[in-house]
Amino acid sequence: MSNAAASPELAAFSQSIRERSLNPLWERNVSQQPGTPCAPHIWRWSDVEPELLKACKLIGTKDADRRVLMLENPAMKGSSFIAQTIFTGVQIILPGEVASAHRHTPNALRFVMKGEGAYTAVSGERTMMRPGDFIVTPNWSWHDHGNIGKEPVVWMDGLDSAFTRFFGATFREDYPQDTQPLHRGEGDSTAAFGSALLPVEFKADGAVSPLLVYPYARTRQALTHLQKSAPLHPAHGVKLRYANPATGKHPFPTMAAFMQLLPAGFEGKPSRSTENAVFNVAEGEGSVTIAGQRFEFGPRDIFVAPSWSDVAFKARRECVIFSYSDRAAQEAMGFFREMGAGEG
Ligand code: 1HN
Repeated sequence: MSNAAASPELAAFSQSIRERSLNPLWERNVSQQPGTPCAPHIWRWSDVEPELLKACKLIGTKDADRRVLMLENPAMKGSSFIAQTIFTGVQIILPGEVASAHRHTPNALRFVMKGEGAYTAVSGERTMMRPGDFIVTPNWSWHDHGNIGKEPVVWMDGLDSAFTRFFGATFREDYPQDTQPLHRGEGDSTAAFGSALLPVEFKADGAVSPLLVYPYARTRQALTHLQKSAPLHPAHGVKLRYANPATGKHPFPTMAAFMQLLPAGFEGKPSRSTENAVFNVAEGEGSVTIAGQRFEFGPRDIFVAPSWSDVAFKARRECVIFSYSDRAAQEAMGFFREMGAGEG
């Protein structure tokens, strides 16, 4: 409601304070409801893969630093973000290539989409990347990637760089050499943190998961088992969240990550939450309806569901779907809200 019409003095007052960069709260027209400029959208692998392969012919990792195509939300042109809070890219690395070592304040996650033979090195430890693996790159940790195999390797990069940009706290630094020295053995972080055991002297700082890689084989096995023994969630099927093994919390202070299984024929009820989520189809085929828009999906398709949009899945075949979102940050700040299937 505007009181300005009721009182010419008030209208004159409102006008007069503007030149001092003051504005009356009672006249603001900023929405006080959930909602975001982010639009639902799908990037199909059949469209993305040919462009990645073209990029390989046109630019090398030396010049590109990282050969990444950014998935920019079509309703947020110029932003470079898929949603207001998160970044998504797809990265391809060819046999023999190195993506040189650097570090930055944003946290990064990788979800491996195709190919074998690439590694990532994080904080002095190398891990091989296999399709379906979820990999953690904590903020300000040195990281470089390389492909020592025989085929191109593609993964999805998820970063919380929207947060560091928002706070004006983005820093980055190149390592003086292309690759960082390795001072831990391959598998060290898995041995120390990957078996529901912790080194006795380990003190969790609670910020980022100390576990470098969550291998697909183990995630898939857990989902397959639970599908048989646990009741299905009406909207999510069987959905697990990746946890920091030292705290049980999300792997990043900002980003949560998940893997869900939808049995063949599953028809999910709509669910809604304030998380801005990016999905990446590991296996299967089906459709998802996001805020009334229906998208057919297959393996390696990527789609984004904006905050407070209804999301409903249908699985034509058994589906396994990775996702990540800004839920960790929202929970930490007390903003997260959800409506379970069928509510509201
Ligand atoms: C980055 O460092 C990587 O290390 C990938 O692979 C994507 C997007 C924005 C900023 C830094 C990587 C990135 C990135």
